[in-house]
Amino acid sequence: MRVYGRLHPVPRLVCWYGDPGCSYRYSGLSHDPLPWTAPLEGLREQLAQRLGWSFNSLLLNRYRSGADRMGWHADDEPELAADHQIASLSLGVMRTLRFRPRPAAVRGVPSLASGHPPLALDLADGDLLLMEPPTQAHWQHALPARLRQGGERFNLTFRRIET
Ligand SMILES: O=C(O)CCC(=O)C(=O)O
Repeated sequence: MRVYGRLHPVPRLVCWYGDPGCSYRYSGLSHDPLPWTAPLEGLREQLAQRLGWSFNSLLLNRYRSGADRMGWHADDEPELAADHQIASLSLGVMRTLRFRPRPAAVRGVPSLASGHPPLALDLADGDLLLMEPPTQAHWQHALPARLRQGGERFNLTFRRIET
């Protein structure tokens, strides 16, 4: 992936699933969607029924050990529907997801979270985190490394791409 113009290996494994046409570009990488598998399609349908939101894509992250991680970012790429929920399902070992207010105004909108202390959520096996709009406009999140921790974790974020 590209960070400030330099190429780095992605510190986790990543897969992108979605309806045809739901391509996603972030960190300088372009992802064309893999077709839904039956279990993933089943999860998507359950979420749509329970939450009343319809998701057309899914980012699947695999953290092979505590060394795998995700840096600070917001899920605010132009192709993501900004007025749509993101549903994040955690499986495997517990890891801590951290939130902090966005450092600067985004698209002319000042961060409503400015001055708020950072937050930490311990996400355990089976936890479902819902990020409602406009979370991404005001907060960043990250999953830091936990070097002494072994064990794998999978995170599935169901999203809506504007097509
Ligand atoms: O693994 C997690 O819980 C966070 C994933 C994440 O930040 C993302 O997919 O944008």
